[in-house]
Amino acid sequence: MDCLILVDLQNDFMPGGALAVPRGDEVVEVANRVAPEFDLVVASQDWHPGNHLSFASQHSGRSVGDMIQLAGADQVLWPDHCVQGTRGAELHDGLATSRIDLRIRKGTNRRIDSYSAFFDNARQRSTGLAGLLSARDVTAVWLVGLATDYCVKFTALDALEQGFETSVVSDGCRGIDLAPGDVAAAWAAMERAGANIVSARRLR
Ligand code: VGL
Ligand code: ZN
Repeated sequence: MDCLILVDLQNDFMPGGALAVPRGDEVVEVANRVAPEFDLVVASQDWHPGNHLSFASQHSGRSVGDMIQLAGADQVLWPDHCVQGTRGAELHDGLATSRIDLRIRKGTNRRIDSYSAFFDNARQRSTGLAGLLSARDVTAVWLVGLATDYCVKFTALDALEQGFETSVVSDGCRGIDLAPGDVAAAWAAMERAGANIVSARRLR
């Protein structure tokens, strides 16, 4: 079985959102186009409490983009985003949600961030996604979503480590590039780890 994982296609990551990914809205159409080709479609959602410690607003004297230590790991500080129950945390209105079989919500623990849809950044907790995919006989996962250099990258690396054949749809992802070159480095890291980098065209 092949599973499509739609990574964080939420309003706050779209142009105009709190943590906008440049041209992030362009991948919604790609997601809708490829979803019908899959046996199973999973959508992850960044789903933070309002006082999440990845928010710069929670640290006096710190600004967005600063690096701190959180749960023993490097943590970039972000603007408040994807707060549980807010409009910014909802999936983009243009996404064909009737195709989505399952939603995985992550980043719910105030003290630990969770870029990957499989594990939090400290690897203290699993979201249960790997077990769920295995239980449904999924052997290959395909990734579309945001952001290439954060949640897509970490989800791809964890998928590979969990033994899934992993393909990342190059034209179905957009990145942040907080430091210029981050997105290119993310593609290289995914490829080096064994991911197939494919174009959406390959899926029809
Ligand atoms: C993400 C930064 C903070 C992402 C989530 O979805 O890539 N990036 N939280
Ligand atoms: Zn987040």
